[in-house]
Amino acid sequence: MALLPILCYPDPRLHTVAQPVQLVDARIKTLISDMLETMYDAEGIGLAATQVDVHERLIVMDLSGERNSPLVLINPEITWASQEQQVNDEGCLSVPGIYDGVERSSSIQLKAQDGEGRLRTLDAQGLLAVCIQHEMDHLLGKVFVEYLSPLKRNRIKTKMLKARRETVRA
Ligand code: K1U
Ligand code: ZN
Repeated sequence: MALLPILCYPDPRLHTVAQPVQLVDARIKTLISDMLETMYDAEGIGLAATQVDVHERLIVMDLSGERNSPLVLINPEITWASQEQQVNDEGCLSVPGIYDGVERSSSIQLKAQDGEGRLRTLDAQGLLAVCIQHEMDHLLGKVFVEYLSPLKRNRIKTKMLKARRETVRA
């Protein structure tokens, strides 16, 4: 198992569109283990492959308090999304320290392969639905700050670049 470096906004690689996983083989299984270890270490509830600079359609999540219920979604596709929308505060391991409200469908249905490559269907509401939509955006090269106003987004970009400069200097 290995900890993978997480790309930080505004890294242009976060805007790469991920390609379908062709085969759930040993390479993908190692990537899943490494992404789960990275997500747990960073204390996140989700992580998309895009965030670790792998541009394949793979997401890991764990919303359990005990951190012992990993969920793996490979090649996820939303098959239904509710008209009803809800605003929830979101965070992102690629935009550390920033939380803001984003409007998304309250409920979704999706199909995806699990960590063994088996096709599954899933109904999601609440934080699970929010997290899945957030992670699927990463696979399309979209970061949640892109839902915010240009003013807020530019402030966040400036803050992140300043933090990066200070880390490089230290
Ligand atoms: O970077 C990521 O994509 C992971 C992200 C997932 C997420 C959290 C909350 C709403 C949408 C997507 C995080 O794990 S952020 C850190 C976190 O643990 C958290 C933040 C807010 C609420 C609950 C957890
Ligand atoms: Zn994120």
